[in-house]
Amino acid sequence: MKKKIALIFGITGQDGAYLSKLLLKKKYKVYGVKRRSSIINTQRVDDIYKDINLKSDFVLFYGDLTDSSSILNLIKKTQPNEIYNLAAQSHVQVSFEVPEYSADVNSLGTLRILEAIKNLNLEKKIKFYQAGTSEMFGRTREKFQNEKTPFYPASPYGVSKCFAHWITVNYREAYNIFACNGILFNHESPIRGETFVTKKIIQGLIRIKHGYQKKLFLGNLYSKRDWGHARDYVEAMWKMLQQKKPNDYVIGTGKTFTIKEFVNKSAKKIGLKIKWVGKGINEKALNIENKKVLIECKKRYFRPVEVNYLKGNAQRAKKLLKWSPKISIDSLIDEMIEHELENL
Ligand code: NAP
Ligand code: F7E
Repeated sequence: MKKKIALIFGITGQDGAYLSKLLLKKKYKVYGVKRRSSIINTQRVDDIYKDINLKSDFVLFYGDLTDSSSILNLIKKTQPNEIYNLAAQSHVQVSFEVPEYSADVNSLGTLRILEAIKNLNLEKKIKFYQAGTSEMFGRTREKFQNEKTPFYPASPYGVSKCFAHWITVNYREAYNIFACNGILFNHESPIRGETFVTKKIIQGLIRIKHGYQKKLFLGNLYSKRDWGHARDYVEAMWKMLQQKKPNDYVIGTGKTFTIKEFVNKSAKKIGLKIKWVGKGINEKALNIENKKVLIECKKRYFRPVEVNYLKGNAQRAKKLLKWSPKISIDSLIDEMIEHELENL
């Protein structure tokens, strides 16, 4: 039987790595798009990469979402059955520093892929997945967010992803492209980028515990996030493209925790006894055993506007995709700790 072909933009990111491994297991031929960088940026997929001169079901090409011709050429060359657009300037705080670039990659990048599909007359052949985000709900007041919750983004990142969401809906309706938006809540893993809060907390606390770091500096301890595991979430992406009809789906766990609760859970598992003192920006965590300050808050990690509360209702995915998260927040933290200890 002929292998299905997938083309993944954002192959070198957290989700790109997990999705590649899932699709290879499902016997796909996987083409990935990586950016040129001055140092090697393929660490997350090095374990499945073979020398370009050898036969392999995992092949990488250079390309960039800011470059229409590279996108068009790659789609033409690889003739994929499925395209996953996971590429983005994905850091919310950084999007306040580089708003125009974030919009170029996240919004126009998505449009460029959809236009390429249309201009190559591949609307009937290619199924398209767009990596949407709970950040589109932003400052919502809804207790649970689902596919019907109105968007109220609170960062250039969130706004850019709203454009990507609606242009995907628009091309689905205008040109009948099988295009799905996954509206994914935060998902983490041992290979999460080091400046996202879960990875920063676990890496920092382990380094402190083993004497490689003195303090961890954080921002807002009271925002709440619905955290899942990336391994579960890439499975939902794939399932979306296996349905009879395209649709949009919220993917989350339905549970939410503050950053402080995440710190407390992690510290306990790592074996650090901590006690919180002070308020606001002066809030600190002390090591109960030696009274030293382990965690401090710094203004630089606060955002100009915060998304205070996110909690996903993934009932549609449960019903239509038969998807529900398998990995709990505790198992996620355990896995992240184990990985960090191995790398210490
Ligand atoms: P990530 O680790 O930051 O990976 C982003 C990927 O996009 C990387 O491969 C990056 O390449 C690539 N990229 C960035 N700019 C690009 C450009 N101009 N052209 C081509 N590729 C570019 O993000 P992730 O956590 O895997 O998330 C995957 C997608 O889901 C993103 O679109 C993100 O916005 C979205 N999302 C993530 C979450 C989450 O909690 N993780 C939740 C909802 C939605 P380099 O490696 O070279 O930087
Ligand atoms: O922040 C607070 C921060 O950067 C989570 C991306 O994958 O998920 C991610 O976006 C919370 C925020 O993720 C620090 O203020 C406190 O309230 O880990 P984060 P994010 O902004 O939720 C969504 C769904 C995406 O789509 C994005 O691509 O933690 N926080 N102190 C901190 N955050 C960071 N990064 N660093 C701190 O020191």
